[in-house]
Amino acid sequence: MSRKLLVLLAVVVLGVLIVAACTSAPTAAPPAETAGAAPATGAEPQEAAAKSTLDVVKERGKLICGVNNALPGFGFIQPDGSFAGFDIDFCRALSAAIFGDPDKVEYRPLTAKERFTALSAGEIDVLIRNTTWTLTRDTELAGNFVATTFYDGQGIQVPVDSGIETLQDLEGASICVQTGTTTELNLADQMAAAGVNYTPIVFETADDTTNAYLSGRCDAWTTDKSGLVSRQSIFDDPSAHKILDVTLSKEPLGPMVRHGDDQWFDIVQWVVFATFTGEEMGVTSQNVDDVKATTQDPNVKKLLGLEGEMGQKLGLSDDWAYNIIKYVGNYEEIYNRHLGPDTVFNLPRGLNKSWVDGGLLYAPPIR
Ligand SMILES: N[C@@H](CCC(=O)N[C@@H](CS)C(=O)NCC(=O)O)C(=O)O
Repeated sequence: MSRKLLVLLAVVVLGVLIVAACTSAPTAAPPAETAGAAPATGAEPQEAAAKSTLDVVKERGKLICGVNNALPGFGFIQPDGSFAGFDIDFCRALSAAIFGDPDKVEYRPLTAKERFTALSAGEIDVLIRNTTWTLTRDTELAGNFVATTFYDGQGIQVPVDSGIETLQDLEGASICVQTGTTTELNLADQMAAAGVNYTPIVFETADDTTNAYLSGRCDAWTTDKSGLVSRQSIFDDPSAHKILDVTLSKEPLGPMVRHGDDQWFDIVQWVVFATFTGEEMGVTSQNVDDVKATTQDPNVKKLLGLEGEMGQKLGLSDDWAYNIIKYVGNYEEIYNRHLGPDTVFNLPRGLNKSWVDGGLLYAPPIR
């Protein structure tokens, strides 16, 4: 081949490469967890664009909280039709901070797939539904995570009599998993990394996922460990199932708000921080009135609205945190009420301890 021809060939190959590089991005499929979500821009609801979320909520007279209705301990419908759970209590805490009443909340149950669209379309004011903070969700989904309320990790559940103990034992297995979750993506990553071949069987709801597992369609099912424990509690025979001793991911769960309203972000964030701070300072729903009447501690005074006008800085009344603790409780009370030793879950606090007890819960100062 002549030198001239070689140069010509090189130019053509380079040209093809450049065209391919420029056109490849738009053809890539969106990750499953973002499917169905509204785009990051242009999705702000008219109402929220014109008014602050706080004003919209106050005028409406109630908060609309996007929640789970299928996860005992976190977000679940009680026999009397009311919602209860760890996540639900953060909706109630927000309501208490805004209205001085924890029950000014409309709960909007959402599946994993629906939740981000509901938030970006303005159907809910806040999403508090065992939702994992990830970079993609924080950016592409036009939302912001305010804090982690529950540090979790993904696990795998199998029948006790299956003989499965490790990831390697799942070679050739079928695994039930819910779509629209981090779970689906982590499973693919971790199984590939471990070199284990498996077949994912994907469903839209927790009920469909666990029913398929219980009917034997899958050898295992996977979600956040909190979700495994939660759903196991409503199986006919919980003791016939076990969680493998592996953790596939980090799942920091917490409330998410829409981009574009910093005041609302601050409010939801400091509501969570007030529950951490209440525990750190030993202020509970039981002793809050006594503490308020007698405390000489300037930090406690700021928390309870006795000095510093902290609530007003958030656009709330100064008894915002008092109301959270009085009507809902501090973090420890919320945790124990739904997940602690007196519940069927009896989940050890683990990473979800206050930093003063060696955990990861650490609120910036209220000052
Ligand atoms: N934390 C993970 C998983 C959240 C999730 O949706 N988990 C399922 C598995 S139990 C669930 O809550 N399903 C309830 C439903 O959609 O009915 C995420 O944010 O993607």
